[in-house]
Amino acid sequence: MRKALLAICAAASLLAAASAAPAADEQWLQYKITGDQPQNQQEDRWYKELRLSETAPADVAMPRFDGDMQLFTRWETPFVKDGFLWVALDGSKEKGAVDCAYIDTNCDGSLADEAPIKVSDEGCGCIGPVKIVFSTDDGPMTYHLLLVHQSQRQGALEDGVSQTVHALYAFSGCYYEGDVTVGGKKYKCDIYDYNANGTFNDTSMDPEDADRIKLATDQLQRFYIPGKYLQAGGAFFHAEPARDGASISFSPVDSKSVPMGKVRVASTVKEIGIAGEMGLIYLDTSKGAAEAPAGEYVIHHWLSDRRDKSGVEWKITGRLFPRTAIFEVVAGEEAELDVGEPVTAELTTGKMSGQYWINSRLLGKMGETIKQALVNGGVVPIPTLTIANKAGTFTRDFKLEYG
Ligand SMILES: [Ca+2]
Ligand SMILES: [Ca+2]
Repeated sequence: MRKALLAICAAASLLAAASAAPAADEQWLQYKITGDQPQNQQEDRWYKELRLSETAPADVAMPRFDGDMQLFTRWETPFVKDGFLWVALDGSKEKGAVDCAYIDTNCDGSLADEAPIKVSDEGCGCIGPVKIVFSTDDGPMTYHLLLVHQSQRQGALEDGVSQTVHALYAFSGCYYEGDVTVGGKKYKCDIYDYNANGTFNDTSMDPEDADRIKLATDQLQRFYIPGKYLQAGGAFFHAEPARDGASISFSPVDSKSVPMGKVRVASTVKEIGIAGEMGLIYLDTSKGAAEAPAGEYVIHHWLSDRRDKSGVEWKITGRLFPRTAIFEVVAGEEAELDVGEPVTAELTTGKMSGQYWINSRLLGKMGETIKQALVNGGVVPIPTLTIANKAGTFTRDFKLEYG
C-alpha cells in the first residue's frame, strides 16, 4: 500500500491532449444572467477578492466623484489587452460607506465615460450584475460581472479610535445553459466562470481557480472541472468548454487507454471528490477503495452519512481543503487518504466596536470546512451557547445564528 504524498506542489505540469479520438461536435449553450445575490461556497460561483487602494492610478481618466472617499482596484481578465479593467468606488469617509461604483465596461482604459452603478439597497453591498462588452476577434462579447462590497468598522469604542476596513469581491454574474448529449445520453448542462475572470474554460490544480461544468438529469446533478477526464454514465469523456462559454464539446476517451490506480479512505467515507488538471473525479468509496485515473490531485470533498441513536439520518461534507492537500495516484498502486471523521468543533471569540462576538464552526482533520445536513431535508438544529460566570450567579442560553 502506498501512503499518499501530501506536499506543496511546486510546479503543475501541463497536460497533453486527453485523447487521440477526434473532437466531438460543439454543442451550443445559451447565455444567462444570474441574480444579484451571490451564494458563497456553492459549486456554481466562487469569488476573487480585489485589492483596494486609496491612491488613484495616475494615467486613468476619472469621472467626477460626488463622495469624499474613493477606492480603486483592477478586475483581472484575459479578455482585454492589459489583462485587467479599472474599477473605482465612490463613497463617504465618515460613514465608511460606498454609494456607487465605476467600472470600465467598454474596456477603453477610461472611467471618465462610465455611468455610476449604485450599490444595492438590500444590504448585501451588491453592485450589478454589470454588463461588460469585450472586443474579441469574433466581434463584441458580453459578460456580466457582479461585485460585492463589504465594510467593517474595526477598533474598540473605548479607545475612541476606529477605522473602516473595506473589501471588494468579484463574482461571475452570468453563465451558459443548454441541453447536451454526452455518450448518447441527454443532460441539462451549465457552464460557470467559477473563478470570476471572464473565461469559462479554466483548469487548475487549485479547484478555486478552475471553472465548472454542471451536468444534470432528473436523478442526479454533478459539477465537474474542465480537465483531462469527465465521468458521465460510467464512461470517461474529455470536455472542452469554449473560452467564452458559448459551447462545449465532449470527446469519448477509450477507458482502456486510461492508466488507473486506487484511492483508499476510511470505511465511513461514502464518497470522495478529487480534483486537478485531470478534472473533478467522483469516487464511490463505500467499500473503502475506488479506482481513479493516475495523476496528481487535490482533495475536493468527502461525504459521510449515518443514522444517529434516534434514527435521524445525517450527512456531513468536508470541503475547502488547504492547498497543500495534494497527492498522487500512481497507476497500479493504492493511495491512502486520511480524511473523514472525527470532526472538531472550534469556538472563537473576539471583541469589535465594544461588542463581543462568538463563532462556532466544524473542521475536518486537515482543516477543511464541515457542513452538516439532514438526509431527508429539514433544518439542522441551531447550536445553543451557554454563558455562565464562575460564581454561578449568571447563566444564560443563546442561540447561535447561521451566516
Ligand atoms: Ca470606459
Ligand atoms: Ca474562468
